[in-house]
Amino acid sequence: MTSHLSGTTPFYVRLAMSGVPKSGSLIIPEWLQSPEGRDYASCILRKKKRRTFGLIERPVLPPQLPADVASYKIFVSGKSGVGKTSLIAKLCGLEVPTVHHETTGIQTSSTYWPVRPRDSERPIIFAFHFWDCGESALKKFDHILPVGGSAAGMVLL
Ligand SMILES: Nc1nc2c(ncn2[C@@H]2O[C@H](COP(=O)(O)OP(=O)(O)OP(=O)(O)O)[C@@H](O)[C@H]2O)c(=O)[nH]1
Ligand SMILES: [Mg+2]
Repeated sequence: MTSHLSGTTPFYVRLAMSGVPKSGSLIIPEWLQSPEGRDYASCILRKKKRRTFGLIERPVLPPQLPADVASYKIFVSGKSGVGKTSLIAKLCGLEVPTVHHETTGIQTSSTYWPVRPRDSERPIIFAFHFWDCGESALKKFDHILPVGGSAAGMVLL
């Protein structure tokens, strides 16, 4: 761990700057089932299902539940019918389509995932903003890949 980073620097920033991570899980997988984890989970659930959030929405946390939010844009593109929309729906807790309807243009979906890192008391809420972009939209508009993929934390092709 580099010494110039203060204790208030978010966990994921310290992790990114600390070089090679230790082996094993960086988070406590069973934390969401603990009483503390359940309090955080309840902020992203409605009737035991994931709440849907628009691009500019986010879960509202009560003041007694502090957390850092780590936000990532994930641009997903590829041939028609390979399962992009289904993958995103599964990850966002939405209904997975059983028949193929081509996604027109770009469809965005957001999901939130509270985690407790092993080496930090402070939970992190990961915000994943998926940009689902099919092959036909990419072929039609040359600018989508450079613009849509810009500032993306991850590009899945
Ligand atoms: N068996 C199986 N079928 C899948 C899987 N993922 C998706 N499918 C099916 O494949 C078909 C196409 O899935 P979509 O997610 O709509 O594909 P897409 O890549 O979004 O397609 P476009 O929007 O046209 O670019 C649907 O009928 C899905 O039910 C999978 O992991 N296994
Ligand atoms: Mg699709």
